[in-house]
Amino acid sequence: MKNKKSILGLNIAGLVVLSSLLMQAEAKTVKVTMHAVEADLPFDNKGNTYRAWTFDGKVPGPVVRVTEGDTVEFTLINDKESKNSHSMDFHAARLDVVEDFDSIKPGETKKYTFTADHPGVFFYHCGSDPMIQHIARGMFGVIIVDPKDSNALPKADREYILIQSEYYANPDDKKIMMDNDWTNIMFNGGVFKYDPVHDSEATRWLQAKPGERVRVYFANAGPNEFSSLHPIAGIWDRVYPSGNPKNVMYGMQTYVVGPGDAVTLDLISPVEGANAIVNHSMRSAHSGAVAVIIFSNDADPEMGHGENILIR
Ligand SMILES: [Cu+2]
Repeated sequence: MKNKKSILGLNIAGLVVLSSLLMQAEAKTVKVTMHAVEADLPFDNKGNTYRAWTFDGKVPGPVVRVTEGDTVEFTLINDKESKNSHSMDFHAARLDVVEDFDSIKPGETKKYTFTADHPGVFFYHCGSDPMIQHIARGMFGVIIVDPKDSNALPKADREYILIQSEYYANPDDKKIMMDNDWTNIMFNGGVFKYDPVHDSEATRWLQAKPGERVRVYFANAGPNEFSSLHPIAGIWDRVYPSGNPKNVMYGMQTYVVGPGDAVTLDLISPVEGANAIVNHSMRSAHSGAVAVIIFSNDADPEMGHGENILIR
């Protein structure tokens, strides 16, 4: 009987070990390829365009999502139609800035490999000279590194990505960028992109149901402005600087995100209605840095999942 008990004890211990192993995802190798493409893209809800410099022809660039411990095999191809050299700097990588983040000319290809050792949300951007212009024209995005322990963060019911950046009236004019003379602040490459309140031509906004945990991955591309990020009529339930589960703050009204930084913020509304996520630095909000999130029991189940974590 004693023997049987100890065998049972061992089995239970074994099951605990097994189940904790199952919660820790196997490290894998993820191949990521991006094309540096110069293209005319809209920057407002009217469809006015500017000559953007992009990763894969879109601003922000593609969402990269891996799990802590994964190896990322990255390839950058600078389109042969490009007029400029471009490069890639992943803030999730620990590499050699000279060798790995170096620029490549039109038609050239560059590869490097890194392991995503730290969980969180990290900015990526082109670092070619002048960097201020390559970022201002749209060469940025985020990489999400999910924690290998799937219980490290409370489960999110929906997820959204927001990236703040500046719009300069003449993207060829480096001086107005150095003077910080921007005309609008955008979220995800559009002025009032998710704000039908201030722009009747806006057709998109964020959606969730009351009581759902909405996880916002926010990055500030800048290149110059800080962001004092506040959900009007809401409170950030939790804030994780750089998205690392070990960095947690509770009940925050704003969180300041500098250029090149990123943060994970959780928002829960107890009621139906709307919050407006803004850069509370008012010149930024008044010129386009607003994302409305509507909390409704009829929220579209597709929103905040899969491809719809970054609403194009
Ligand atoms: Cu570039």
